[in-house]
Amino acid sequence: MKLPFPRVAVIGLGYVGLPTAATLAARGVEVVGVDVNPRAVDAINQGHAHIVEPELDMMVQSAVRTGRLRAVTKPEPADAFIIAVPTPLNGDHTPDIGYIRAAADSIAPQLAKANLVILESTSPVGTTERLRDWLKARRPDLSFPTEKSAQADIAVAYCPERVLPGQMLRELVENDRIIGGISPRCSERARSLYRIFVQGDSLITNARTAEMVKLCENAFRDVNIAFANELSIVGDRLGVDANEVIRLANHHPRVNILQPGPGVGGHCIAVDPWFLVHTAPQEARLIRTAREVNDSKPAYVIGRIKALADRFKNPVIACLGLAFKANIDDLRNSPAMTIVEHLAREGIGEVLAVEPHVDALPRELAGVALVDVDEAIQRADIVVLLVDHDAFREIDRDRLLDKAVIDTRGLWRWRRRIDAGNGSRKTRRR
Ligand code: SAJ
Repeated sequence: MKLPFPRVAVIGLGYVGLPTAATLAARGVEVVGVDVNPRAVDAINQGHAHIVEPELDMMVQSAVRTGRLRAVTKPEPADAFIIAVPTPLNGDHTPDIGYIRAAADSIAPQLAKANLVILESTSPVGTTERLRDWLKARRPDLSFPTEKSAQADIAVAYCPERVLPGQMLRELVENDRIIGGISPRCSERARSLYRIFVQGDSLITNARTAEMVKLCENAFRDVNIAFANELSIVGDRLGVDANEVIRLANHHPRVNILQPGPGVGGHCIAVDPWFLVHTAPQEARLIRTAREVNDSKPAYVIGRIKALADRFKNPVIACLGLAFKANIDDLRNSPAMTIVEHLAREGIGEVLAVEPHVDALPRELAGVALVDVDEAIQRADIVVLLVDHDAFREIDRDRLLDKAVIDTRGLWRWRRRIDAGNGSRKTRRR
């Protein structure tokens, strides 16, 4: 098969860029991966993924071995450029699109007629047009698209990534793709690139709509989780188990409430809704409130732990889970980390941490002991479940009977109800 884009440069080899680069290479494209971090570039050129994602290491190894993937620190000429750089939040919740600007500056000198430039980074509405303007300012010799232009030397489109960490390689291929060209022709060009590896549908729209679709998906999830988190707080107040309420309410054919937890972490859901709030501060009231509800949940959980700890003289507090969500090893932006760090800093009891997905604790948790789940439960007066890792699902509830327990995820109560639903006569108390 003749490839429409035989040579593709992927700018930013992080959680999105590297899987995309390896997937394209596996389809026969010559991929030049570009990253400013020389250590990441070296690791990739030696055939190793510098990030943890199931099967990624193997794919990178084979892409490098076949010569189809090569990492460099500066862009080289290509037929298409995919920008997948971070768009972090500033301290005041405003978006920082500086890495996109830097990417634009670095690829501009390499651009040639008929090139396609795609932005995949989650971005505030209007960023793709700004990207076009930055490129245009640096390359007055080339023509760039406008919404109505039929022809331009360079095509520019916004095509957001939507993959879930932990299942990226599968979702990259299977998920439907939103394609937002600056002009319809740009969309067509971008679609022909994604056809190389995407099996899902390619849904065409304009760049601004595609930018907002991405933001609204994560804001939708954030608002739904905030609703669940608020229910859990209301339930505590009323002495009702909110997890049971949610489980039963979700039997209604048109209700689908997500799960409460100790807060919302990660690099997307806790960040992206702010991009909408930033660009429409007066209008995005619910979205802002949801962020505030979720951001305040770790402090609420800390309050509950402190109230329990006050009942003991020198309580041993076992905290189960540090990652930002279940079954991954990523501790960054994790509400569980915030909670454990706070307990340790304030000297609230002796804190034991259990995180089966890591071998050592990060520096922030100096003074906290990393132990296995058996030791933690055996020694603890208070057991706090912070992450719903599969490894914690099987803990024998009888071992918790004489402990004070805070289950922020509702993991163990579910099991008890399932036991009862299966006709078991054992009713296990918390
Ligand atoms: N969480 C809850 N309750 C739930 C679900 C999640 O408290 O019912 C918490 C998790 O524990 C975690 C946080 O929310 O702390 C975020 O986890 P997540 O699994 O909801 O999402 P991410 O951040 O790993 O990935 C999301 C996904 N977006 C959506 O599902 C709409 C993914 O598809 C996106 O590609 C990704 O953001 C991204 O890169 O934007």
